[in-house]
Amino acid sequence: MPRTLIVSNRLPTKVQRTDDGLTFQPSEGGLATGLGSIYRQDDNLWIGWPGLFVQDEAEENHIRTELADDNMAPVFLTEDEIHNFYEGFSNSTLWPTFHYFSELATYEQTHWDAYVTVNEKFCEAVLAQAGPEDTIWVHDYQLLLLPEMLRKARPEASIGFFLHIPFPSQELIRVLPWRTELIRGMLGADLIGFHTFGYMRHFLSAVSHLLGYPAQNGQIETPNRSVRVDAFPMGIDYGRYAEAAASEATAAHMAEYREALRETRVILSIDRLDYTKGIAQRLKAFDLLLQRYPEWRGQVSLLMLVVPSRDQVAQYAALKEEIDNIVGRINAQYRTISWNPILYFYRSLPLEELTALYRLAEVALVTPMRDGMNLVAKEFIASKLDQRGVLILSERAGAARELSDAILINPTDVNQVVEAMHDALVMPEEEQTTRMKAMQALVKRYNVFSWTRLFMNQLAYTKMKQHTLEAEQLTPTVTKQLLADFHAAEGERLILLDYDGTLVGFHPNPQRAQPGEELRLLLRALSDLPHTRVVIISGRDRDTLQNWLGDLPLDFIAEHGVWLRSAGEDWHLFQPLRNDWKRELRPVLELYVARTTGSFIEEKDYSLVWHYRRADADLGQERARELLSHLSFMTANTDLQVMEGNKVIEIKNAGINKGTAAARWLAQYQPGFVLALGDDRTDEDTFRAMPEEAYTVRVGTGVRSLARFNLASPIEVRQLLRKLLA
Ligand code: GDG
Repeated sequence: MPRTLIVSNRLPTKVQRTDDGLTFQPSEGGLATGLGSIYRQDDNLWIGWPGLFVQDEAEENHIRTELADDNMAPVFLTEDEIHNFYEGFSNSTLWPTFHYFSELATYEQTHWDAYVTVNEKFCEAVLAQAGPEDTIWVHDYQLLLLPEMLRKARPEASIGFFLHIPFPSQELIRVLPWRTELIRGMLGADLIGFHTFGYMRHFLSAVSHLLGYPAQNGQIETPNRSVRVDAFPMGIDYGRYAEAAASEATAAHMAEYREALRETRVILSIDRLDYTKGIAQRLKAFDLLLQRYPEWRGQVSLLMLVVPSRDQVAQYAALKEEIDNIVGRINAQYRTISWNPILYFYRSLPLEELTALYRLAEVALVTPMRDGMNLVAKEFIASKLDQRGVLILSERAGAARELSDAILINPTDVNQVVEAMHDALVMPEEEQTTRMKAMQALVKRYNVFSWTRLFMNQLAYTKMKQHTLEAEQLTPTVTKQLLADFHAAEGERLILLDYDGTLVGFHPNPQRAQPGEELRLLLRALSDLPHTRVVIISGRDRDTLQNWLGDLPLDFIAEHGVWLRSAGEDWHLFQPLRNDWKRELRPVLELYVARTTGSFIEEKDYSLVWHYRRADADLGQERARELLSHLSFMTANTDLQVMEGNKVIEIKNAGINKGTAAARWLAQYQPGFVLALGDDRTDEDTFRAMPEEAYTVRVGTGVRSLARFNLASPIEVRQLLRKLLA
């Protein structure tokens, strides 16, 4: 039975060495509970680091066996690896960059090398476990390279990837020396999930800027696969928090805290120690609240729980010191014998104490500078059994996209935070309940289980769609049949070859894509075969084709069917055509060239083309859409056609295309064998015109095509053509 393998840096169990030997404890956290429902089922498995450095093989085996009983498989990492891969590249390069703290990022080659090595280690561990039918779900920024590594080893595997932190603007990503490797790494997945639509948009823009791959409706077309990208806001295990909040243990803790605090009202703040969480800024805002509204002194305390985290990374140690200092200063300034302005805890608490705090607090202050989602905000909501309480939430947390009934603030606007705290403290109960009810309904519905389900269903659907869209690969068996048919064919044998993207790869400057000697020799040899006509069928102008290949005994269809030439004869027009329209439309294209740096016009005898391959990717796309609607307006009710190609927009006479031209060759030669190869939308016209038994081949995979078969790139095309010579 197919299994699901979950892969993350840490396992949901923490192994620790104590005086009594090794202990195995479940680690808390949203991911562990959310995916708990999956990995414990059937033979499913969770693969990750167990959290300690093993001493010897015996210890390794012991841990492996213990974890196997609970559907887990460990990846053992050395101290050096944790230092360079985890504290280094993951937490000192990726984490700050992805949270818009580029100034804190370091760029160390040794850290990167370890990141690659550890991702490879994870890859081996997954491959050792994964069967061909299994689904692999990779998590988070520590494993960005893993999807591509897995894809190389298992081209057919179902691979999902989810990023738990923000994906920043491509401006930030560009700063990373290893930016393309990282993006390519992620693109190994079939489905890539983010918390918000905004992160997804940033990712698409990075892919388009750095790799030039186009995307439509969340579908990225890489040269050989299509990858789906979508937003899946992560939820919490709502029932677990609501039940814990209602438990006797929680009630007992609450009563104890209430007694100690007497009448003091509580504003709650809970975070891992991290500079992205805006803890110092939050303290400054609380200080200002006490200055601006002295009536709250003695009445309100900020209960601040900071959970120790990453203290091996220098910035975190410095942050801890900064927080300690600010808390000390504020408390020293305002404290009275019976009141503490800030109740500060630097440790982790058991779940029932946490939910007691959630229930006790009237206000939750969640003000990160950046946060992928922020689960604390959702847990506070789930724990509010009496439906009272106010959430103050940073607009830069992913959760703000869903929780619009919170008081949303900009965390750097300290005045706004102060006013939000004041407003929250005086908010009428009725309004609190209205807002809380709405948020509870949402958090309850989109919980961690629905999140998991949505992601897994989408992954299965993506995989299924890939299969239905893809033409059949030109496998060795099909190739064998093709060659047999080629040799056995009676009468003429016709080979129709598109040029750019089929025989040669794309070049930023189209005039630089001339054929090399190897390609010319190959085409000559093919056309020298008996009863074989080789037709170059291209959108290019006839002069270029003539200059590059005109001396060879080939047939030509140029300008998408406007100009035709049989070997040894002269060029002639498909039919008499007008080109006086160019005078009117050229100025329109010139306007777009002026407004789009890098774009240019190509003028052919009977068509005009606007190229934007060299323009900024986003701007090019934007202008292309504008130009398309501009031109459709200008060419309405004429015999002109506006056509969109690969980073080009072309205006030409309607009714003439590669297909109508190719049909003439079919009619004239009545071939006993046809092979047609092409890579873009204009070649679909050729495929449509071909007889059913023709071998039609689309170059580039994962796109919908009328062709029967599919090859990955011009390299494979040439390999196939060489086989015809054998
Ligand atoms: C990353 C992203 C994204 C905290 N203190 C205690 C405790 N916690 C638990 C909370 C919550 C979790 O830790 C923290 O989750 P967050 O979402 O707030 O933040 P990150 O750890 O930075 O998580 C984040 C998340 O991944 C999921 O995708 O939301 O944006 O940065 O569950 O309850 N739990 C216990 N005691 C504590 O003292 N038991």
